[in-house]
Amino acid sequence: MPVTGKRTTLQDYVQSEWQNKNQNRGLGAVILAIAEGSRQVQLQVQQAALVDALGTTGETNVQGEIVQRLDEASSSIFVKTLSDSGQVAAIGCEEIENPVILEEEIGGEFIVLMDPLDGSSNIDVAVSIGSIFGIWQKNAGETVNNDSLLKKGSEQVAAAYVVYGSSTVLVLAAKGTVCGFTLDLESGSYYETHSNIKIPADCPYYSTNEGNSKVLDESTKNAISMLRDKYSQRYVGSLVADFHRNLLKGGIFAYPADINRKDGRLRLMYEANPLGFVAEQAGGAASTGYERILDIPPRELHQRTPLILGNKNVVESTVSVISGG
Ligand code: FDP
Repeated sequence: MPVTGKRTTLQDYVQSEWQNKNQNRGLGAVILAIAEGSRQVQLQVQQAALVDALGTTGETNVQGEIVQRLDEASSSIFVKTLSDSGQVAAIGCEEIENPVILEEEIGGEFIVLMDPLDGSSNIDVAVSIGSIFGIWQKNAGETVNNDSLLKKGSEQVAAAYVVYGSSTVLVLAAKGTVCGFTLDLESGSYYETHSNIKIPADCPYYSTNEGNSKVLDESTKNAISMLRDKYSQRYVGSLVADFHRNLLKGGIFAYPADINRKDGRLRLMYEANPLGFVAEQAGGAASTGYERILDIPPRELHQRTPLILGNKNVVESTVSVISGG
């Protein structure tokens, strides 16, 4: 079916936002590299069962988790498209232990941290999954090394994610704006379908793994119980898909610390920072339960964090119960 109406393509959007302006000029190329990578990943996700690409590689990643074959394929695809953009100095990836430093060969300006395929446990069962990206600009005159990737979330210049769901949607956030683009499978182009996204003030949903209730401390248990009393539960189990629904419909996602995982489960640099940035640009908030996610000075690339994310008022009231405030 042909695309209806006069819609802006991602290419045109990026061109008018960044390509012709000196500041962040190369950012457009980074975004288009993410878009091209996601187009290729989307094809692999769709075809996986037919081309024998499901299942595990038999290896565990740096997080100690089993690597899915599509995790590995997605990671290679995005490393290639980002490298080819000529604008990326370094890439940090959830699936790769050490950063890929490209600066010497390419001389790019941007640092990209990514979860190339989020929601691994949903890959083999045709449930929505996605890719997540945080984008930083290197400091003026900086020679990029491994430590250059350890920047605070508040320093991101942009963040993006893609959901491979009933349609493929790319959401892009830069200072003060969040827009969504839907992939047209026929042309392979993304078209703007959601402009100026703001998290609705109403919060119909909460998303959390209720199975973890038994390992929460008392105050966190109370916070989850408050959410349970007020809202309907929706939990896909792919952070990116849960977040996308909550961003468009209103809601809060909570993966708090528990008595076995004091540092939480999700990754600060690949998941919490980028989605925290998107949430804040859309009028929402992101917290560990004790502090703003984007203020955390990172200690290491693969660090974990508790995450309370979504509607600002509800994040604040949840945090106040967790922290006993
Ligand atoms: P997954 O391990 O399947 O990749 O990134 C981690 C993540 O999924 C998130 O996408 C998801 O929200 C969360 O873990 C699910 O964790 P639980 O299975 O513990 O609920």
